[in-house]
Amino acid sequence: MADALKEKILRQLIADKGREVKEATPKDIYYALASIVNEEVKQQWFRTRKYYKDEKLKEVYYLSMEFLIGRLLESNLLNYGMLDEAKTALEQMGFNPQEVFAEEHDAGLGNGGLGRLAACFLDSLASLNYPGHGFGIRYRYGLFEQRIIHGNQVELPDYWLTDPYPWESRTEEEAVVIQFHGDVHMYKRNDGTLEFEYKNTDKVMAVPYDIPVVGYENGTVNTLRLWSAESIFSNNSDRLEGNKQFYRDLAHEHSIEQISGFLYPDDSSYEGKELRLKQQYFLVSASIQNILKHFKTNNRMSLSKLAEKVVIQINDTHPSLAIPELMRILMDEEGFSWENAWQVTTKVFAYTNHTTLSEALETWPTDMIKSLLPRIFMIIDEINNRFCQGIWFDHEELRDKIPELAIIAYERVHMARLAIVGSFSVNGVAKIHTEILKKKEMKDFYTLFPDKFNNKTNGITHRRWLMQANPKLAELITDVIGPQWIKRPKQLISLLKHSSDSALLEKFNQVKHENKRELANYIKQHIGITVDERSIFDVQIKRLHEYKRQLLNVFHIIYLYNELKENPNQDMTPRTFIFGAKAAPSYHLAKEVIKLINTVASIVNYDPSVKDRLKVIFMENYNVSIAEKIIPAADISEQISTASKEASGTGNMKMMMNGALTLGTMDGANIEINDLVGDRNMFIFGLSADEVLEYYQHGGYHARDLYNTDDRIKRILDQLNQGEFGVHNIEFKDIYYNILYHNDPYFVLKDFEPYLETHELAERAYRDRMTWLNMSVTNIAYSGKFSSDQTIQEYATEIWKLKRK
Ligand code: 26V
Repeated sequence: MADALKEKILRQLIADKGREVKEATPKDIYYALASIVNEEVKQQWFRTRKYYKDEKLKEVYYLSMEFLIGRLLESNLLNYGMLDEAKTALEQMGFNPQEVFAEEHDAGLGNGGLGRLAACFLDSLASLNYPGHGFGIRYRYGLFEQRIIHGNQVELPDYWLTDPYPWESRTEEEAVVIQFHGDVHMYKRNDGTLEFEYKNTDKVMAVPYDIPVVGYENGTVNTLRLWSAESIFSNNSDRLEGNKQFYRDLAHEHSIEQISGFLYPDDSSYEGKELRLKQQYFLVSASIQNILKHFKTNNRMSLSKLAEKVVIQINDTHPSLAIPELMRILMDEEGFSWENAWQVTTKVFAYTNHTTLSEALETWPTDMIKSLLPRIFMIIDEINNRFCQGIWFDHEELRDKIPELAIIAYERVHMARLAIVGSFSVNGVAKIHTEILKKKEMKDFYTLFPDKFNNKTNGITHRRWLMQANPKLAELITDVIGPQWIKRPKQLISLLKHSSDSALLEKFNQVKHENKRELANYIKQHIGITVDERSIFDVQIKRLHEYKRQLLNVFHIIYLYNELKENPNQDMTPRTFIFGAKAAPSYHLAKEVIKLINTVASIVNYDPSVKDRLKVIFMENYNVSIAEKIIPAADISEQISTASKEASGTGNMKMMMNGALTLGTMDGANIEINDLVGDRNMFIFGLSADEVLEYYQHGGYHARDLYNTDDRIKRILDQLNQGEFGVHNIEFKDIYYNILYHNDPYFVLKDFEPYLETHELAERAYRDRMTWLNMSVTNIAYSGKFSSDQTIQEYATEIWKLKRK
């Protein structure tokens, strides 16, 4: 097998580069292998499309401003069923497979959990033979590249398309025109109905680039279609250089191309930037036009039956303009009445909410929508009027609440409200999150539409996050329970039978150890710090946000350091604290925390009195590929958000699946992990969501009291304030003030003591190797429930009503 592949690679090399193996670089090999995979995949891609068309299957479209797909060569090889063969072939040719895979630029077209979830969902849709595709934007710049300079985050542009991207194909024939601005003219037809015409609009071309989404060994290949913004005049050969018009066009072209220019890097607070609104409408209009065209060519059915063949999932509110866009096309282009168009529209859309943080909820100034999208504004206005009238007449008890329910209120358009009103399904992403939506955040909407609300707990693809990222563990699992878990991840539960077999546990230990060694080597190579692979690898990897409380983690590290300084001969299991986190460029406090982590690292890592018992590692430029290296090596998974704030979390699931034990609060999906493995197999601490919400509502928490009464806390805060952890005295004062003068809004001090105690428990548990390994294997055994296959199965049967291929 590997021989045949080697032969193919050789031929491809000669065809592409005119080179033989001994002259080839890893990059040459990467391209050769990618071409071979592409060739194979194309056949299946065509057949899948044809099947969906011939069988007239209902299809789901996942609309998302983010798809954090990472690298594709290795996962495509895995799903296509040729990864082992490819690795062998590469090795025999004298190449390190990981080095070849690393030639691919990690596609960072997303911020964090929300974008990675979209990518996992596509993998599961294809792997379960479901007709489902993604629609997104082909940003020329992905999420910024992070450099750490003197401890500070510095952002560099991520121009990920410098080298040709082998997985995409430009499909120009399916380009569509998107219109912005302009005037709307209204005419009365003879039958009394209205006709709308748009004049003087700015037109932009949306050109699709298609990426195949390869299912796991099943012959299904779906599509991720990413739209790129181009000028309609791009190909206009009449333009002559030196001509004034040419330069005007050029400037115009430049502003058009900005629409798909970059991914907004802020996933923590909402900012009403017009370019972002343009991006959203661009995605939505292109996708809806495309979906309708596809429906018409595949089905000879009236558009009034659209919902029989099409369902559209809106990933957070970002694509919710799809609702008025579909209304617009049905009415203005297809001649539907309002009532008929609304009937169709509200059967097609389903909306997923990913956050209850009020600062992240989108609202747009009415004036901005009115001027950028005049017709869309008219439609939103009408949806709003009808909705509010409905409340007024049919729900007297909610009349007072109209300002809080209205889609347009106080000169702003509330996107979540639009999405709820226009969709037949509204889901949260973990049980507790959905409950908070129903009981608090969206309480009145729940009263109005109880049947729309449902939960779909997030998941992760075990193919990328276990089989690909941790092949040694995957192999061991297969040795123990056979390969059925690969197609049915819930069968991982069979591991339970073996979780007390000490000889076997020793093998799990061995695998974890090897993974830790690999990560330690990587750290040595890239950061230059030696970490003890026998130390506890304590990992917190996620976007930097106050509510995720990386600060609590750092305070614990400072506490341990202070203890060691005081009592240098203290017996302590060596620990390596590993962080990976990007902060939004404008998020000052988050950047201060990054600086603090790096400052603490620079002190702790080089202090001889610590005697290597503590190491702090900040992994620069955390992204999907770096996650793949860290997760298999984690012992402890830090999931320590302020309870009620983390909608679900998905890193918690990835680390659980790789045998790490969760140390966390009862928040998001941690609660569902706890439902399965129990308190015995994870480390839970801190305020509950109810307690947090109670404090927010009725007060009663005084951070300063803790500062005054707990010497450990006082010491740490004073160290920050007095410049002990910085070159200049001003550093970290903002963190100090935020805690003491803004009353510690995320309860870092309140949860500090229970956090320390829980860490002590974890440290003791770690010393008892067999108990720890038993806990670890128990976690792996229960993690099948968090495969995104399970989640997608639930979406498909409960919301989308899809049939499999
Ligand atoms: C908001 C914004 C605001 C405008 C600028 C760009 C932007 C980009 C993303 C967001 C949404 C943030 C919401 C989010 O990422 N939620 C996360 O979703 C994960 C998947 O459901 C979930 O596991 C995390 O708990 C949740 O924080």
